[in-house]
Amino acid sequence: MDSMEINDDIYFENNFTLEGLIPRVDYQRRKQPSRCVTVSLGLLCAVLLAGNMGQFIYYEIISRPASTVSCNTHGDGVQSYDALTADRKQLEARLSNLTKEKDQFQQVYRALTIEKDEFSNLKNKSDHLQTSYNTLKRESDRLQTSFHQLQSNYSWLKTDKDRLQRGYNTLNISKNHLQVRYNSLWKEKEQLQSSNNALQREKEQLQTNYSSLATLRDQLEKKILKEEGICETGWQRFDFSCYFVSALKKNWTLSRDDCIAKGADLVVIDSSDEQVFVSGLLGPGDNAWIGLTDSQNEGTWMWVDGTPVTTKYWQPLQPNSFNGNQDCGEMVRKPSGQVGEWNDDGCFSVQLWICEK
Ligand SMILES: [Ca+2]
Ligand SMILES: [Ca+2]
Ligand SMILES: [Ca+2]
Repeated sequence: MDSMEINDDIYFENNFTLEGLIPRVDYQRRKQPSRCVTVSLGLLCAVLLAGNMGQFIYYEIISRPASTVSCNTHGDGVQSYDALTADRKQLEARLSNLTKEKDQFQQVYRALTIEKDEFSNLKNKSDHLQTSYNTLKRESDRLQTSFHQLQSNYSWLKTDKDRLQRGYNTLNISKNHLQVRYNSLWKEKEQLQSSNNALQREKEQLQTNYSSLATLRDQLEKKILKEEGICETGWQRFDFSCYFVSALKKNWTLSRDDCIAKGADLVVIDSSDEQVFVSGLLGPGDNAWIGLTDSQNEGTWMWVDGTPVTTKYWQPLQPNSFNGNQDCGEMVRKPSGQVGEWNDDGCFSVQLWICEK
């Protein structure tokens, strides 16, 4: 049994009656001496009261008729009166004693009633305390469990913290090594950058030299070819140039792109002999794009190689920029087969073209 529990094994099974003054006590157990004494006193009082009441009944019912018979038998009225008087006084004295005893029993009864009430109050308080104790015990157990859990978590966290600390220290050492390595690599990178810049400048210089040499080579090759009078298949030679007449028809821009792809450009005519030659590349009445345009500045005609137009072979009343939308030049051979002339046409027109290189 827990130290906080109270022994409440003795139950009073109610009630005390004024007539009998006999409490009905149920002794289920006798573990509490004070309760046993109280119940014993109550029983003793009840026994004494019953004895006194029996004595009173004996004297009042049994003894009185005998005295009366005796009086009538002997005929001595004075003696009977005295005897009756004495009996009466004796009975009054006994009645007085019985009354006193009854009062004493009532006092005992009230004391027992008060004690019973106190016991009930104590029992209620005990039950309440027991309930509180059980609640506190459960709370204590819960807190104890929580404490163990927290203690376990703390241990786990501490272990993890130590592990992380070791990892941090290792990483910090690695970081320092990497920082040193980074600084070294940074210096090396700056040196390489400096070397790269120098090499880049040297490369650009070599590129420039190469371009100059390539240009010079191309010029020499072109000069050699011209001097040798050799043109590729499909090209026709005139003076120091080779000429190509397309079989397809395209607009001015695409026509020029084709010439450039062939290592040439639209033809640039800068002499009357060349004008005659180029015109002769076309059939009577044919026309073809040449390297003339005023798309950069309306009215200012330029050759595709950037040179201004000095020798002009425009048709009469041309260039007229018809409808304000003619910015590209074409060679138009006369239907009679005579030397052709130039006309400005819409660059979007689709027709033959002549390349020169
Ligand atoms: Ca030319
Ligand atoms: Ca124009
Ligand atoms: Ca025109």
